[in-house]
Amino acid sequence: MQTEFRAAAQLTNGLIRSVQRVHLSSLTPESFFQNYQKPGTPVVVEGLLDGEPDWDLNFLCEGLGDQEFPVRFYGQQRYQQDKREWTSTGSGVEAQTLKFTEYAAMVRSGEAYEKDAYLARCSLKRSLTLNISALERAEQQLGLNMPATYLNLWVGPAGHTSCLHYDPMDGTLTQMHGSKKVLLFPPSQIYNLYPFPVINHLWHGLKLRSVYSQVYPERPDFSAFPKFKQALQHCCEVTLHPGEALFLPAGWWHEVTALGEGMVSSVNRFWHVYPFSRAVSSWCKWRAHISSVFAAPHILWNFLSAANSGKKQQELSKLLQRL
Ligand SMILES: O=C(O)CCC(=O)C(=O)O
Repeated sequence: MQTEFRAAAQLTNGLIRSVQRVHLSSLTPESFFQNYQKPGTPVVVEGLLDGEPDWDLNFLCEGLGDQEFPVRFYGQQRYQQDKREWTSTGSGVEAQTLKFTEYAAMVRSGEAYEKDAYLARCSLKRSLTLNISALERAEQQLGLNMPATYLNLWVGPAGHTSCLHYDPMDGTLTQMHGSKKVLLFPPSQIYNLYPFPVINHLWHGLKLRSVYSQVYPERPDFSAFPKFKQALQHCCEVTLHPGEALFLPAGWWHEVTALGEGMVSSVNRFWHVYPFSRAVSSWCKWRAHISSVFAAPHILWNFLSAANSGKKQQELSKLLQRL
């Protein structure tokens, strides 16, 4: 698969670029702002977790124990399908609420891999037992001070792929255990990446979001998606190791794959886009907002159904997680 992707990139004279790397100690809020945040340029920041514990399964079980999280069941066959046949993606995929220890047992037994079960974007707000001070110190050193969310945990089996998509907010993705490969494309490539149409939100609500691409970047179907050849010329690839954070500006497309064997964990946070001029001039961001307006009747309906269901609390928290 990898070879096919590289061959395709070479065919289009695309050199798969890498992303700049800098050590946290050499950055100040001013230099981070001028070089990366203001222009909206991705960067890997190294050296965030020196001397910090490894967030492996044992460590997370001790910290999170029986706390419950929604786990998304993607299923292995999903990635064999033409994405145009999908009826759900990302947070729209069916989730089950599990205790962290139950999910950890699934990862250890290989069941999480077989079912491609992923604990994705779960807020750590209630997880006071996990020490996040090193992450917060790093955020301060980068001058990031307009959080749009709390820190979120991502845990999954090696091999899991979060499909190609963009976020309408800036993000920092910090690797805590194991490694992840990230493929990146700039916002300018939006229509060479064939996003799901915005109008889909009228029929599917937030289940099939327009921020996702219909292309599998590592095995593209050029007859269906010919303009993807142009996007390949702008592709960047990064491998994130523990203690490294990727700054992902709003609108940058990313596909994230957990590497190696066993389990992989990361923490991310979304940030309001700053400076505001970058937010206002981002078509990707506007497009995501328009999509939310189209999804509004579904969201309202889902809230009413959740509020009237027998498992009100659980259904409402699942819905909030999806939003
Ligand atoms: O780590 C992942 O699987 C996906 C992370 C992601 O999409 C993000 O940080 O925006």
